[in-house]
Amino acid sequence: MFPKITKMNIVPVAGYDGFLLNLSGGHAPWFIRCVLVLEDDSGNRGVGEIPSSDGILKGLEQCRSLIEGARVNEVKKVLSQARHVLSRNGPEERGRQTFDLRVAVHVVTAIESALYDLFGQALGMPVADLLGQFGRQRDEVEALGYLFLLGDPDKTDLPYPKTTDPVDAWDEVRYREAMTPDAVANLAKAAFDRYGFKDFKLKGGVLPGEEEADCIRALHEAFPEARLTLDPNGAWGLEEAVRVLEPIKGLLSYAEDPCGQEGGFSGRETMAEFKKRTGLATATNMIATDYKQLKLAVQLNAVDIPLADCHFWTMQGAVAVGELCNEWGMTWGSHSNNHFDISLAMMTHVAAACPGEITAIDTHWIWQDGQRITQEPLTIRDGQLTVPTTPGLGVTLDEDKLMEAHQLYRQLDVGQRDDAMAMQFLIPGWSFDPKRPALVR
Ligand code: GKR
Ligand code: MG
Repeated sequence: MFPKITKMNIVPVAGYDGFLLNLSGGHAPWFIRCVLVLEDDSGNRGVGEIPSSDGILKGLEQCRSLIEGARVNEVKKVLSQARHVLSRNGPEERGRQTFDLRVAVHVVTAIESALYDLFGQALGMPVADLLGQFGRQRDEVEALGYLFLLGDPDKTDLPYPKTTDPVDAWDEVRYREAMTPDAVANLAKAAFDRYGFKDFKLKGGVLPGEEEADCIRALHEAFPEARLTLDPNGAWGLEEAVRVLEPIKGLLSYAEDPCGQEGGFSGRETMAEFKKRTGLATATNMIATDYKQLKLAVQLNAVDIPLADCHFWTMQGAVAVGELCNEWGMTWGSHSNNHFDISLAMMTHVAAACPGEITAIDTHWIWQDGQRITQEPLTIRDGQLTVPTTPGLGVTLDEDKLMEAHQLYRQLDVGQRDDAMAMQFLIPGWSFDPKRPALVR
């Protein structure tokens, strides 16, 4: 008999963050996440990490009675019951923010991760070996260096972290203003020195498009061999996207959400047109975020690289997208939001189980590195994460750190990500506009 789950603990947590700019505004000095901890009667613990919101915490609570008392091998039964319970809350939309505002799919992923962690421990198998049709496909997963333009924290009275004792160049630059092509290239150099990235992504949707194209030129000059991409989260109109990216298309390996919904056209239609006109490959975490959208995106030939983040596709769902990509001649990749080290492990296992050639996964980890809730977070070396070979997710919770992060969450009393708050210090009265870069007002 497999062990029984005796206890479910929902732990909202917070960590510190820099003034990272994007279409939604500027990151607050903190980010929030939700950790799910399941305990079984053999003494094992399974964990999952997802974004946090009041709706997500409520959704997890709705599933408690399905989970406590279940056996750790009943993963599929529990997950399909959870889907059923959550579907009664009604339909949900991703929304037009840079980040996904749904609830059910995140809740299901937290439960899935914690259950697979326990099931893997009971079987003596790593999660990557259990996922998808084929299990583990690789032992190393490539990650990209995810760069952001950075606001000046000294223009705010908010408690942004400061580096008091830098160990390297990355520590020196990651909490300071970075608004020019040179500053972006410096961020890349510092990140490369610590992590060895071969790919870089710049978050756009902040400055006028041409100025962001100049940042790509500076990155190319600093790293002529690197694969580069720019992601304005669909802020540009189709004409603008073509105008901005056509001159630098030889420097980009793909364009991420260069345009989106506009006039009477869906984001899938404008992206298809963009691809036709520029010949550039496209990636998205905005217009192919579930199976129906993916089907339409494929029919229209709008997307080459669906960024199937397990936090909004589920872990098995993200691997299923990887399997389809492999069959259909597309390339799988993963999106990310700010996250702790449990998510880093979840994304690594998922990427490990996707067959064929995949693209380097997104991770915000470099902005969080140094904060942790497990005893030994995975590390990025030579741009790569080593896939754990120990049973389950291969991470061990650090109770004290988890409680510290929970205390911070309680102290902050923040129920939802809010990127508009910090922007008030740069542009009083600033509000989100999905079709205008954050500093174009
Ligand atoms: O962290 O500011 C951010 C990003 O803009 C994030 O919200 C996006 O979801 O990383 C993301 C993306 O690739 O669109
Ligand atoms: Mg994106």
